[in-house]
Amino acid sequence: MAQYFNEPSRTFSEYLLVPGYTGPDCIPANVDLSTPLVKFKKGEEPSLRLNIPLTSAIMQSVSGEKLAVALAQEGGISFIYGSQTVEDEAAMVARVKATKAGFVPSDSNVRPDSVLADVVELKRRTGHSTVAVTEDGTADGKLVGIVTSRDYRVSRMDPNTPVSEFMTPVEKLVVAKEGVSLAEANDILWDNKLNQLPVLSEDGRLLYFVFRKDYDAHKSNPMELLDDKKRYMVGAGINTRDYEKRVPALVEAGVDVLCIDSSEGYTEWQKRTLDWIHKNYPGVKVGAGNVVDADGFRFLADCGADFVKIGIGGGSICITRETKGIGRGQATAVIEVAKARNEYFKETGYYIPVCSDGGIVYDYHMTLALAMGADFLMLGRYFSRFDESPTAKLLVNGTYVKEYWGEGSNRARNWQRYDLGGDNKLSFEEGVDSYVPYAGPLSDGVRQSLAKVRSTMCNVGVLNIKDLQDQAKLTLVSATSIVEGGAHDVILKNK
Ligand code: MZP
Repeated sequence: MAQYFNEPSRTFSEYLLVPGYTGPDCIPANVDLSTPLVKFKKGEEPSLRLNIPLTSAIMQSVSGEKLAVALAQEGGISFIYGSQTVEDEAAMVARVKATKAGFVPSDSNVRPDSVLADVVELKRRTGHSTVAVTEDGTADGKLVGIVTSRDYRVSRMDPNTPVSEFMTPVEKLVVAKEGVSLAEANDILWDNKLNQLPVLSEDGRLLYFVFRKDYDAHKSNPMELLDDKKRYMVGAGINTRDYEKRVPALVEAGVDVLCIDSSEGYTEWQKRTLDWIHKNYPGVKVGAGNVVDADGFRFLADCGADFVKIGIGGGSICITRETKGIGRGQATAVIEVAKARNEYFKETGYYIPVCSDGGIVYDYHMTLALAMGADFLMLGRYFSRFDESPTAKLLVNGTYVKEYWGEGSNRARNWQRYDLGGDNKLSFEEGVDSYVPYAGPLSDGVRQSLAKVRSTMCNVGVLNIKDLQDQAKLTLVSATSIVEGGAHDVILKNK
């Protein structure tokens, strides 16, 4: 006979937190949101931690390189989507890793024989006023000079004037050599009253610019997530089919952590993928999933997953539950898997962080998921709304929106995510294509959401995620008390 779970599975909106004692030091400024990203042994520190408990979903419409940098600047990590060629994914990872905090690869480049009209067009396209002149016109070619808006007057000059005639040549520029620290580069900027400083390799190739205007931005990102070479950290999605090609390319590109991207992870395919990585790349950290119960967690833990992702069918763009009738309410799944994680820790001495993936609708759901035992969260819809997501911003019926589509939709065609060993194709859709309301820059959105998380944690009386997991008091809410929780029995002035 089939096994039945006695209780219905539940979603975040069916729970509320009950306040605990809030002491005088329990203020939002004292809340520490850092959290382990990968497995660690009792008494030791995890080799990777996040400064905030947020990761962005392994999706075409979410985790591109721009979002990866913006999220790392806030202290979280993106997992670059794997539903693209191995070469394209590795190149995206490499570009994030090339973006050292404060060191910017040049994205506006011309050759000395380009003309003023090219410079003007480039500036219009990129919005950047510093243009590098390199021998071959590439971002890392030999630097010949730079052009800034001080070097030309469009109204007085022939648009066909060669760049070599009006650029500031490299001999007249103050430059820094490879290996310069950000502090040293900023000193050079200040001492010489410069707006930008080119950093060159031994043989004169352009590596980066350091901009004066970035100095303040850098100072205002105290949580940024950096590796030991001061580069932004980034993750990447892999699948259970082409890992023998994809993993080496991603490792070569400098990826910090991998995650097997699959709609359902309690499979032999995940075991084989993990086994291959452990054998061939023993130092590489890799998460697995998704699972929704203790059996699934235990299986992936025993296979050596560095973290385990929870969630089937709860994603905003997901129709897996409707299509196939599998899944579990996200809150129940997180509660059960977190309990299994704690038991595994007690038994083996290994703590395997768990990630609640999908279904976060309101900011308070973040706090609930953490209180229920998640170490960090993965979000798709939430991040897709920001400027930095890779999708188009459109005006639809007078409202700005961004596009957001599931990996199981016909648009993404990520059959590997749904692969169970059949043909190499998506046989039916498990996701939809949609719009989400545009929400501005990522940093504003994330800071606002986490301000609410910090505030709620103070209501609970805790200052870190571990204490939240251990001390939170949660209550189920009835349907009528959910009505009571919104504005009710008043006539709203602004609907
Ligand atoms: P959400 O944050 O938009 O609610 O959910 C994002 C999560 O949904 C992803 O991290 C992934 O696990 C899942 N996802 C992505 N594509 C699909 C689909 O097409 C999907 N069904 O379920």
